Amino acid sequence: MSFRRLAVGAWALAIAMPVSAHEPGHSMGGGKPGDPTRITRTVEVRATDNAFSLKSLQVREGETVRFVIRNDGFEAHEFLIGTAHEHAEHLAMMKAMIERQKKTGHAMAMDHHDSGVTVLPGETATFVWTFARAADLQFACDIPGHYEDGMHGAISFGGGR
Ligand SMILES: [Cu+2]
Repeated sequence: MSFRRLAVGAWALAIAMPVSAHEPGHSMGGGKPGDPTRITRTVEVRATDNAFSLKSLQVREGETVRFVIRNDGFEAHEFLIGTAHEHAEHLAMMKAMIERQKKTGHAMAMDHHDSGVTVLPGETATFVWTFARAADLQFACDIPGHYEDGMHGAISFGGGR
């Protein structure tokens, strides 16, 4: 049995937990959830197993972007915004969560975050983000194995305002 298969099983269990069991949301860098009335651009991203159609992204400081993430794969995927360091920490936490679950047999509360979405196979999810300048900002899927397979890209800041 592959690790990936186990990881996905754990993920499916985890997302079945009631909302009340969720851990508090992480705050990652690079901005904050955006005001839907201030959207200036829509970015569509297609997720497959395991890649994003979007390879990199350039934004302006303060820009509010609506992301539309469509999952055309057979596995759940995340699309999260954070610094490279935050993604590394988040990935380590998710791995620990899955290990714990394999040992105890109990489903863990889903990891919840404000800086992106989890998209189930065949579904589309949207979120709105207002960017603030941060070094080493990335969009990524932190499900174990996916980041390593290349599900991440750089977000750079350009243009004036
Ligand atoms: Cu993924």
